[in-house]
Formats: sequence, C-alpha cells, structure tokens
Amino acid sequence: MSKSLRSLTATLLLLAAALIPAPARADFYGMSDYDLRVVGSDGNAGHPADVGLDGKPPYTLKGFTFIDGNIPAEDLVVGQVTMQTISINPGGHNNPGDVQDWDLNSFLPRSGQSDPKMYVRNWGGSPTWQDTNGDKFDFFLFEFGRNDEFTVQPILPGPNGTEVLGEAVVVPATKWPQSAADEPQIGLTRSGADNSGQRLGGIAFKVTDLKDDKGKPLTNNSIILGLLYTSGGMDPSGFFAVGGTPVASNPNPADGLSVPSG
Ligand SMILES: [Ca+2]
Ligand SMILES: [Ca+2]
Ligand SMILES: [Ca+2]
Repeated sequence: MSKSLRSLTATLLLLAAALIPAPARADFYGMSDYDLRVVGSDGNAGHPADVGLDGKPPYTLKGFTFIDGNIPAEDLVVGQVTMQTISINPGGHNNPGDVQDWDLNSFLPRSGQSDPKMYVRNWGGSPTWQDTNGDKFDFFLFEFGRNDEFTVQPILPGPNGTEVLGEAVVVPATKWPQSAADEPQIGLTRSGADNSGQRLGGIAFKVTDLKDDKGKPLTNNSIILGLLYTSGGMDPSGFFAVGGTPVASNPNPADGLSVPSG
C-alpha cells in the first residue's frame, strides 16, 4: 500500500468510527477457551485446553485474557452469594462456598427453585462497588450446561439508606457458548456427582450493561450495592468481579485463596 493510500485508509477508518454509532457493546459476552486462564495439574497456568485440565479438578481460575486486555486473578474479587438452599442433592451441594471460591468445578446444581433469586454482594468485602477499569469487563459468572437463561439487575442505593432494584436485563441461554465463533469453547466439563460431563460456560459483562430503575443504562460512575440474578435452574460455579473501589481489594473466598488487601 502506498503511503498516501495508507493515510487515506486511516482517515476513512477514523471517519467511519466517528460516523457509525458504536453498536451496543459486546454486552454479555460468552467466553472462549482463549479468554480463560486456569492452574494446570503441574501448577502452571494456561488456557484450559492447553493445560489439559479437563476432568482433573480443581479448575482454579487464574484470570482472564480478553482480546481488549488481560485481567489477572489479583485484580478479581469474589462476591458473597445468598440464595435458597439447594433443592437437588442438598446433602452433597449445600455449601454456598462452592460459588464463593476460585474453583470453577465446585458448583451448586439447581432446578425449578421455588425462589430463583441469587444475590451477590460485598465483593472483596466492600459493601459498595464502583467501576475501576473504564470500558473493560467488570462482572463474570460461570455455569454448567450453558443452558440456563437468567436476568440480572443492580441493587442500587436509594434514599435514606434504602435499596432500589434496577430493571432486569434478560440474558438468554444462547449467550453462554463462546461469542467469538472462530474460537474454541471452554475446555472444561463438570467432574463429579451431579451435572457430570456438562460443559462449563462463562459470561462477562460491564456495569454499563445494567439498567437503573428507570431503565437507563448505568454509567462507570454508578455505585452499586450488589447484583440480583434470577434463574430457577442456573447451576452456578462462580461469581467474580474486578475489584471496585479501593476498599474492595480483599477477596474472602471459601477456599482460602485470598489476596491480601493493601
Ligand atoms: Ca466454585
Ligand atoms: Ca468496566
Ligand atoms: Ca445449567
């Protein structure tokens, strides 16, 4: 390409970027194997398929490698999850810690819950959360089977210490498989009793994908108190967030893999 043609191309690209409104950003992005780093059996971290981890839990999350930037595990915090006691095999799976740890294999099997609500709060021990990374992903969740629709809505501070629920955003089950069709699916399947062999799905999204009580998208300045996920059948294995405000830097996962605050 000649120098003048190259500069013309660059100008056209700039013009296109200015004139064509950005599409609703990659909201509710289904992760591929390339987006995920886990600890392999030999202790070295890598993408799940590369380290041959499938069937050899724990599937310890070591962070994300999204095309727009890496998010190491040190930048992630675990949320505190509350939900109805699990109705399937409660003896084997009544430990809320299974969705508050770094192991993507430990999970809570659910089906037809009479109360489908799952609350996630106190990321890293902080009662509030606010964006720290601009237009990069903020929240991450995983589920086995990749087959369960859910809704998500922010829990927002209201007047006089009250809480206000934002409008629910519906995330159809079709969002669970990898969004990048030319990239491989996550190379991890459920190992152990319940949902055995079901494939792991992961979804990443941004605070700006959420809506307030008037239906307006949140901004990177919004402060939230938590997220309410609603799904009667989702089988979650982990809920994570990028560390929000500076105080939200002390994960307290059930498996003791905490990152010191400071
Ligand atoms: Ca887990
Ligand atoms: Ca963000
Ligand atoms: Ca499922």
